[in-house]
Amino acid sequence: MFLHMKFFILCFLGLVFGEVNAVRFYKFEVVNSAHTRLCTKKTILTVNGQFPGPTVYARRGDLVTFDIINRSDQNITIHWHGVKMRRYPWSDGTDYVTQCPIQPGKSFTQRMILSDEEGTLWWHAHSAWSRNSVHGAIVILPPARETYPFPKPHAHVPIIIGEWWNSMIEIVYKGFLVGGTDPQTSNAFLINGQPGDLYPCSKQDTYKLQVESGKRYLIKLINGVMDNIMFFKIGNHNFTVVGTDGAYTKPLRTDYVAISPGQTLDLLLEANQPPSHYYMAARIYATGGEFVTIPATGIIEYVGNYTPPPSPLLPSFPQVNDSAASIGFTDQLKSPGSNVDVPKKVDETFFYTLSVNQFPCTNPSCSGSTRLLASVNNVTLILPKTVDILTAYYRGIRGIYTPDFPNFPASFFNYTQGTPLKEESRSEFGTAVRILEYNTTVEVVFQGTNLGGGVEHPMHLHGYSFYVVGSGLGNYDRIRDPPNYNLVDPPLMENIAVPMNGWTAIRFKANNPGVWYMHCHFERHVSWGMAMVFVVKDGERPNEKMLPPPPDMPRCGGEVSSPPLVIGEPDTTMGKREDAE
Ligand SMILES: *[C@@H]1O[C@H](CO)[C@@H](O)[C@H](O)[C@H]1NC(C)=O
Ligand SMILES: *[C@@H]1O[C@H](CO)[C@@H](O)[C@H](O)[C@H]1NC(C)=O
Ligand SMILES: *[C@@H]1O[C@H](CO)[C@@H](O)[C@H](O)[C@H]1NC(C)=O
Ligand SMILES: *[C@@H]1O[C@H](CO)[C@@H](O)[C@H](O)[C@H]1NC(C)=O
Ligand SMILES: *[C@@H]1O[C@H](CO)[C@@H](O)[C@H](O)[C@H]1NC(C)=O
Ligand SMILES: *[C@@H]1O[C@H](CO)[C@@H](O)[C@H](O)[C@H]1NC(C)=O
Ligand SMILES: CC(=O)N[C@H]1CO[C@H](CO)[C@@H](O)[C@@H]1O
Ligand SMILES: [Cu+2]
Repeated sequence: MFLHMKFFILCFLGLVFGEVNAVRFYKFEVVNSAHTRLCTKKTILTVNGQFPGPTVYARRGDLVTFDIINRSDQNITIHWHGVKMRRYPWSDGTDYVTQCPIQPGKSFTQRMILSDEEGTLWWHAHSAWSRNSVHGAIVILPPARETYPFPKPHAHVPIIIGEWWNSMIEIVYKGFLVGGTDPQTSNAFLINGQPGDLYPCSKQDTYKLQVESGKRYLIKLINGVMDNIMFFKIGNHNFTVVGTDGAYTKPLRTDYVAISPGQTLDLLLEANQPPSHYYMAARIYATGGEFVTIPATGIIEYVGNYTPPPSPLLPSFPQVNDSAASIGFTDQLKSPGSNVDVPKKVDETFFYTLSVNQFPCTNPSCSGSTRLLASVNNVTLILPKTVDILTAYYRGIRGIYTPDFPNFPASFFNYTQGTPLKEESRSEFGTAVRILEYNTTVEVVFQGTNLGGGVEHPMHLHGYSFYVVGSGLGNYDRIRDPPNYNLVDPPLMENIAVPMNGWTAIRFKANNPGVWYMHCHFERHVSWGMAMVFVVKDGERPNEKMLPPPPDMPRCGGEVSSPPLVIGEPDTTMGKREDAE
């Protein structure tokens, strides 16, 4: 009976989703489980009790079904980071953008619809700050009869750079929401869940990768940390970058990488050094604030008979604040071919300023006299609470969002001027979306601002990959800069770090109907409202339209009859909103 049911579901999925290579099933139970790092034991939210969570294996074009069962005491959503989810935003897993959260005791069957993605992506929670421990790798292999555009690797090795707080992340998050400043810093960075030799109480559990001389390993590097770009190196070994964000790149020989939160990199490593033990290590890149500078380490152990050194040699890293090293790496990423299908003509050009804003704060819970929020084009996103934006759009529920997200900032100012403009740095609140006609070609220029002090912003778009056609320091100049765009071999990404007090231009074709979140992947910034939403309308043909929602979409509870959100209403979860009015 049960088998029949599964067979029926397979046929049904095959019909609805069209041609798929294979259908795979995973069961994800979201549970609290106890884990100890740095001699501190605490309960963390996990999938199936694992930290990091299970690796998902699939081939390009597969349909992967997940039974998500929430056996925890927290609301949860799971997002398939970098998967375009063609025509099916219902499983994108962004709370209050594409779904209501899966509440404790509830479950939701999500479908990860792979299309052209190949390489490395990852899945993570999108609700509150649960993604700190609720995450795992997605390894997407070529279809069975196809090969790699590089020598076949002997093994795939997911390496997730993560982060550990000795305090419960829920408490760190609550403190951050009311405090109005940067969150409490983490206590350690991690490689595959372990801090490594250089941290106290950690040596015996250090992650180890055994390699055989003469073989090739494909390292699937994922930055799962909350708020920082990271440098990554391997002792004594150079390697070749062959992919990023689920797409291949021109092979790039290097001895280090910089990787943004959310980003992935595929690194081809040849075990061609004298048999020994070597470190792989991840260290923070940061230009200000407090942070842990101790690298997280793992050990590459050659198999064979030899006497390893008492301790491997730590590779030398760029300076913690070496922006040139961070930008310099990212700028070298290119698409493998030339004349890629980057839109040459654009229908819509948007200019989006990215700012950290300051509001006065008199509330005693604030750490200072001001509190921080963040914005895109001076709009701080307030998510609805009674229904998600996708459902509101699909069912025509009014009053949930406004279709007036600005194409340009309301006023032009020297975005990157040296002295932060403290007096002028308030933003306004809104649940504004930008509606796009199907097939529109879009250019977005992100402009980092120095309001409240400049910092990088790793911007992430759901539902699409985009071409990164240009970037630079200072203010974008619409006369000077476009002629220098790379329209020949720009990298295809879904996550790009906009340089500190600089700009980045991306292009994509809006041919995936749905409701798609775009946000900074620094958790503190997205929690402060540095996010917006694109609504891409259906095209004309059946295969250009959104698929219908599944029957088990999580509900917020009585959403349709609940009162609509009034834009600008005080939002208690943001702490100090009242003071801002
Ligand atoms: C790695 O590359 C650097 C330059 O980028 C070079 O100086 C070094 O010798 C190379 N190391 C190995 C082991 O090939
Ligand atoms: C990086 O930090 C060092 C030491 O604090 C400082 O001397 C240097 O000027 C900084 N470099 C940059 C590029 O900010
Ligand atoms: C903007 O500010 C930067 C940094 O302070 C300065 O170098 C530049 O000249 C200013 N641009 C304009 C147009 O005032
Ligand atoms: C942003 O909006 C706030 C509130 O309306 C306003 O005070 C501020 O001047 C605006 N800032 C910019 C740069 O447009
Ligand atoms: C969208 O673009 C595709 C490919 O260029 C084209 O085949 C299709 O007709 C277009 N659809 C619409 C509604 O414009
Ligand atoms: C969990 O989600 C429900 C539905 O949106 C909401 O009513 C409730 O307040 C949420 N709980 C927490 C702790 O955020
Ligand atoms: C159905 C189910 O798994 N419910 C669980 C939800 O989470 C709470 C708190 O962890 C558990 O007590 C329930 O058993
Ligand atoms: Cu940011």
